[in-house]
Amino acid sequence: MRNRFRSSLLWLGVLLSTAAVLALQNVPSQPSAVSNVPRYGFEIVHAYPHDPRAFTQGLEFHAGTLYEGTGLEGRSTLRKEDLQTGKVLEKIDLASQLFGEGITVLNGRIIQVTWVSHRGFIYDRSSFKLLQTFAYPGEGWGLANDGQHIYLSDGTPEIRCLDPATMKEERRFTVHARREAIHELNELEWVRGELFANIWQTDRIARISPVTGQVLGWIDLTGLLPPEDRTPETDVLNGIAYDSAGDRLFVTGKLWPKLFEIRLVPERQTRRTKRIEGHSSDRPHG
Ligand SMILES: [Ca+2]
Repeated sequence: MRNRFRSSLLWLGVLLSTAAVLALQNVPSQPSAVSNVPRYGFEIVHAYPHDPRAFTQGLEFHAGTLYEGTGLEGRSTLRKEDLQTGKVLEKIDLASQLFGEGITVLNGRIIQVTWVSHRGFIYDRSSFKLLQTFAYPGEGWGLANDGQHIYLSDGTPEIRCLDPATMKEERRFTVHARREAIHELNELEWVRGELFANIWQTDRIARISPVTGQVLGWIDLTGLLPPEDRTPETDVLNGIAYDSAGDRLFVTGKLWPKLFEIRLVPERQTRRTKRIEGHSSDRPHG
């Protein structure tokens, strides 16, 4: 009896070990791509008011002013806003059948794309007058620029580089982490030589090399908008703007009541700080 009991225990051990190995093999692919590049948490520097009716699809800070493009059919707009108060200074309503997406400010103009209409708009930055329209194939999601070229995301791992003079495609690259293509790239921002991209329906932002498409780092913004600021309508993180003159990074989300200036905290530094201070932070990191 005793030998049979030992034998049963041995078989149970073998079964549990096999199950553990199989479970490890079934880890979804995206987290493996996430876990092998530098990761960043965040610290909130300042919280500003944000219109909770704005379904944020494009966000950019230019010469002291915030510009925002919003989506949803019948509610899509282009706005000029005061950062401190969140007050809308100028606004254009898009035609009701259009779903507004990314915006970017370049050479005194504001460019805005739409989701599935293949139509883009170019406005004068100061007067908000429509200067011209343009057409492009596929979907329009996020927009950004590096001063020379415009970057367009469309929800796929591909980023298109457009010539701002013609709005025609010059080249494209695939965003990847450890050879794995990264999908659902949404709102974009040019930050000190890197392209930042919200990953749709997640709290993550990818830091991307605009040369190779490689993900250079992941920013985890889990917990940024506190539970007391959430309603059943509150949607996902979307919207990154960088103030290059003041080196300030702003983020918000669709229908969020707040827009945050954040500082990135490398994951390793966060852990070291926790150990030195001898207490744990209640703010989630990485
Ligand atoms: Ca942006």
